[in-house]
Amino acid sequence: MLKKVQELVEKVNNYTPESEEDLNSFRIEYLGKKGVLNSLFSSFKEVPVEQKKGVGSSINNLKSLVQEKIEDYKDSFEDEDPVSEIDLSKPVSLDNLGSRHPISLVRNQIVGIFNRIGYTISEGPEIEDDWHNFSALNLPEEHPARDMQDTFFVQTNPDVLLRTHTSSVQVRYMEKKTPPIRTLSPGRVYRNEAISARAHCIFHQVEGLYIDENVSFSDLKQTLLYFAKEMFGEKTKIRLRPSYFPFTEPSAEVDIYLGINTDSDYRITKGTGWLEILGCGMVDPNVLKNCGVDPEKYSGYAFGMGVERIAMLKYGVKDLRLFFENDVRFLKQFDRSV
Ligand code: 2NL
Repeated sequence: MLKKVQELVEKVNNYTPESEEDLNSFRIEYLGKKGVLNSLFSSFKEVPVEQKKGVGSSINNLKSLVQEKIEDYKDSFEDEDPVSEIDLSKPVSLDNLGSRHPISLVRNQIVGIFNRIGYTISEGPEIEDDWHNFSALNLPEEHPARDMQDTFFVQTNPDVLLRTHTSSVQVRYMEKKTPPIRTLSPGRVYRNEAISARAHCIFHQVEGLYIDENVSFSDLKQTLLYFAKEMFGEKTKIRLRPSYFPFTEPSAEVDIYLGINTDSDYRITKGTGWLEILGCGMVDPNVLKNCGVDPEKYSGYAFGMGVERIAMLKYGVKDLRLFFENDVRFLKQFDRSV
């Protein structure tokens, strides 16, 4: 009996299936109800007691060998040539192509406009310290902007916070570089505000900074006029209204003229025809000093704008929350080519 099993082991070892049918008949031959293994097991009771151990384990061996053979070959006959069933020359379907997020589109456009007049991009951490987000920018300790209600602190450490503007990036930039400085800082910022159609706790800013000898307010005005014309069209008019920021002196807010010819323009400009798009000013000498720039030698201007605000204006989006929900029905309406 042992000899017979050994012969079968050799036979199985030498066997290579030629096709799926071949492998299937091999399986039936060995593992079927009336197959080789069942018949070996049924003659096992006639084996003398002293040989039972050896014979038993050799039959089990044979069974595992058969099972392994089937396992090894069973996948090799499936879908013999799957590639031949695919039409590799078929054009790609454009139906489910992704699109750029409107905030990215507007940010890229703003960045492009300033790139063309020599600004380069600077980036920095979203988790900031008190110095770069507040102190260096002339925001004294009692300033309301530092209030717990506006700033997200990381854990309970008052020196670790989520930046509330990208000015922090420009503070770092001034600390590292020497003028002339022409830089643009786009990025995500955080404020602890109730979420509504007009406000969100996360939004996007682009800030610009220009520092050199003899930079004046008229340089700022011309740059902003260039920006407004590029962004909103050649005929765009701007006006500057006096304003206040702790980090600039003098400071101004910039409006563009939309007119009141349509209901929508009347509504968003509250009947004035003018709409605010950004804030700006001459960098406060104190801020320059804090950042290691000599205010006796250099002067500079800075400006900042909210990307969501400009995107809402450009695309007629009435609710800011749409930018953060990532509903594909909203997103797929925007340009897919840029
Ligand atoms: C706004 C107004 C502004 C700045 C940002 C700035 C940066 C440095 C120094 C001085 Cl490092 N100023 N940035 C200046 C004026 C206005 O943003 O309404 N942003 C959404």
